[in-house]
Amino acid sequence: MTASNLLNTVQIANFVADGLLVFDELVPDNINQQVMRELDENQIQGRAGVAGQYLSELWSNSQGIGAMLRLPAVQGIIKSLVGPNSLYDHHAAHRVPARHKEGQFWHVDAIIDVRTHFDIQLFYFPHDTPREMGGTLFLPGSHFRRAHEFDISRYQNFRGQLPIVCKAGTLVAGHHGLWHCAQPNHTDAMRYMIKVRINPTVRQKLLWDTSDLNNPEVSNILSRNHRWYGDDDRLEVCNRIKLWRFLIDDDSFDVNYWLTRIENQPA
Ligand SMILES: O=C(O)CCC(=O)C(=O)O
Ligand SMILES: [Fe+2]
Repeated sequence: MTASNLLNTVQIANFVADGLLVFDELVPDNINQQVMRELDENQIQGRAGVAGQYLSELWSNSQGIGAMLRLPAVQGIIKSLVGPNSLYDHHAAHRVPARHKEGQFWHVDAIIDVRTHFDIQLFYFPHDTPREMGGTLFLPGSHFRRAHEFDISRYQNFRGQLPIVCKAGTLVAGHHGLWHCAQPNHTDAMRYMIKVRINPTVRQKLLWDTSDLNNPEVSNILSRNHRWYGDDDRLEVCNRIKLWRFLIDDDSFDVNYWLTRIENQPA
């Protein structure tokens, strides 16, 4: 893999601020078509392997889901966020029938922890997904609110929620804490989507292409206000500074003196 397949610092900062990155039309159409065939032929449903197994050991003969995961661009995303030798956690292969009027409730997948280390979830959309077909609905900036499973299901709509309306081959890489829900499929066609959760095996530290590490945009990105959390925006910025310090391995990093001020505790 060449360095150019790795994400850059600005992308990682956006991941830290929003909890997700969207890669439009990343996967070529022959792989998209093959993935849908594999889904139709019931080859991807169920567990692909044992949780905690190397991801690279799975789907090695697949020209669909396997080929998607082996794409250099996808490998670059995985390596930038969770590093080499990453592990398969679980996956979910969705076929939502035509005219399926129910969506999912807002939820977070399998959160039982408050660690700084994070897993990623790839959400892969193998065909064009207009709004009425139900691209997953995400809440940018929700990943530090470690809600448990469907504890958030009474919410309906948020200011700033992001429905994935996309072209075929689009991939979303999300932090494991990100709030999301499936949407109804109001079209006459089957809707397909595959999610894969991936764990790191290395300390998540400067894993991306760091040639733009000191980009001055980083502070602005980490200060983004998603609005839905009302006046809590400063608390969210503090959460992001902590994750950024962890990722760049520098506990002196700050934005606007937010953490430095509260860490000033003269003896
Ligand atoms: O089908 C979707 O859009 C989301 C499904 C989901 O929540 C999941 O796979 O974790
Ligand atoms: Fe989910």
